[in-house]
Amino acid sequence: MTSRVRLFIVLAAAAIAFVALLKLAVLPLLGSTNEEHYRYVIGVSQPNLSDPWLVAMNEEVRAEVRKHSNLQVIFTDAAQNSQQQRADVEKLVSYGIDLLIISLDDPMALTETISEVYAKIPVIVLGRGVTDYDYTLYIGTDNEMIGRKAGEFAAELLKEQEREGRIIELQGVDDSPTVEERSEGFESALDGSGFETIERFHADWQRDKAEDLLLSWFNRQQDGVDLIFAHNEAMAIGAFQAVKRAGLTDIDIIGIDGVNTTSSSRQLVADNKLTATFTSPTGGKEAIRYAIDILNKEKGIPKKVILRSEKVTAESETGGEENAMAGAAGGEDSGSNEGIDSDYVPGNISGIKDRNEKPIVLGFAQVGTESGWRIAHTNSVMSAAQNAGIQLLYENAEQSQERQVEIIREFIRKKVDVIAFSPKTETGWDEVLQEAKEAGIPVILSDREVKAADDTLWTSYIGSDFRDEGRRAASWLLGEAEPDRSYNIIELQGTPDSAPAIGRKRGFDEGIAGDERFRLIASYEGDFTRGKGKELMERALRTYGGDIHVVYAHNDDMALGAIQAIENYGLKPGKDIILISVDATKAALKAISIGKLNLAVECSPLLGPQLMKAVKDLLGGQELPMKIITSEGMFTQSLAKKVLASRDY
Ligand code: GYE
Repeated sequence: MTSRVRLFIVLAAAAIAFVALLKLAVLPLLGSTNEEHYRYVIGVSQPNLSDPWLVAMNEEVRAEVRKHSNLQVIFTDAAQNSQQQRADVEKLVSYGIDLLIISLDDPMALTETISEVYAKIPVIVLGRGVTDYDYTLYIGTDNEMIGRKAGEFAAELLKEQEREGRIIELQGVDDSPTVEERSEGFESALDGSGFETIERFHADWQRDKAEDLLLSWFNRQQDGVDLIFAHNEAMAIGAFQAVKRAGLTDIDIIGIDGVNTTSSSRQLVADNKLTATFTSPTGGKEAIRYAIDILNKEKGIPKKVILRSEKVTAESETGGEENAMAGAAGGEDSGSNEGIDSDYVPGNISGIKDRNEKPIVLGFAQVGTESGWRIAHTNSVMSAAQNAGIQLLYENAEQSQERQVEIIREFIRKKVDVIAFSPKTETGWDEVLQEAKEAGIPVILSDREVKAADDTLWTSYIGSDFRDEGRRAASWLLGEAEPDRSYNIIELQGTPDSAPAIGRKRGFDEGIAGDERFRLIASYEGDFTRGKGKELMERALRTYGGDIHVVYAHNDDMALGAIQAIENYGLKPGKDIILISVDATKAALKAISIGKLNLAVECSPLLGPQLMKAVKDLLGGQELPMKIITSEGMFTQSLAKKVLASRDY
């Protein structure tokens, strides 16, 4: 074929594609010149549509959009090419879309593009997260939890079958937070089991790639494999095909996604061809609901919404009817988010009493009065309950976990409608949460998470992502530090075993890891109080004196205590020693504005309104997201000075 002919064919194909896209994208827009017809146009950028989970996501989006006559949606498919996805996004923006919804194969490749779009219009990231904070809302699942659940299931299965436990892991695109977290969770569950992952492949979320990689591995290896763990539906099906083509048997395959269509892994599980899958709700329905709130400039839009995952096995599928009904009715077995459509009229949802319009009674067990943040949190819950017309039974445990358990038991005896609490520590709640569940009283976690053996013991968590806060603190420090200097860091931790202390430490450690400039020379256990912060800083100064360059305090009150100790020692806080804290209360912003504190990562205590909305939604029959993560800022001197006067806590 001559080059001229080839050129003609290419040009002709490009022209056809452009006209098709134009028709697809622009004609509806022309129709939207009639203002009241399409008030908003939403662009949906998909990395590909060969992945059944992404196809299901689009279906969910379409179904939700159909409920709103003033919404127009435009879909693009990048056919597994990140460069094409960047081009699709740019094209959608050029059409004047009002909001972008995007799902990613390769977050690293799209992070910059998303930041650029986020500067112009709202962006909702679905499913596979991006690596920074430049987006409006992320909707996905708790990937580390899903990985851990898959690992626990795998370890139990291999132990029961007395297998050697040689595991292959099929991962998505390298460097993706979703891949790292699913893998971390899976490996953490295998710890101590004696089973090991003998091979990891990046099959980039693709079915064919998974099949090819496994087939060539089977051809090379003599000794077998007992179990394959695939990070998504498409790769699990690829693994199934590879095992079949290699003529192998006795290999368990576990997947993630659990898309509920005929040719999906869920069907293969029902047919006993896959051993299990863990649902990863696509978030398509929630994305449209939040998009409408965002476009209507509603307040309190969260930063992340984490949807609940459930295990799917042949047994759960064969018991499918009642389970599916339970799922639909939000029953205790559901866990999934295939829950209730907004127009669904719920039956008797387990755990939610029939209400005959009595005022809602909410029992709230507060952890203490340790900090300025805590006082603001208590005030927010109290005022929001009053504004919502909810009867609040409030008790304060004053930093005693035993007392908090007693208070929850009192609420159970009083048969309150909902219990909410801010757990002092991550562990030690299983028994009392089981008692609440048996009493049919749902529990909402406000501010801090718990680690329970069964995560359906609590209904929803409303608060911050503490690991993110630690990462953001570290990221700011790396950007501020001089390139060729070394820095000794002192860390003042929050209450031991509390979710904020664990998360902020982990995120900060991850953030400075690998940067030779930083050395954590001491990390002290604190308790979020100013007095303890002062005491620990005095100890650090006695030991390290002028060799301290940075103090990372897990909250403002300990940072303010440290400032006192540093001044008493004769050094200038904020100048001789860089100080970083978390919370961003008014007292901290004041210290920042006069240069004694360098950064406060915000952690919002104003959780009351979201808690009351969740209580009402729940009692109104709605399925709540597993986690609602608040949106938060970062404060350095210029911003602190700007907002100080109007800061209400
Ligand atoms: O950072 C601290 C409070 O649980 C996030 O507890 C909260 C933490 C907050 O004492 O000031």
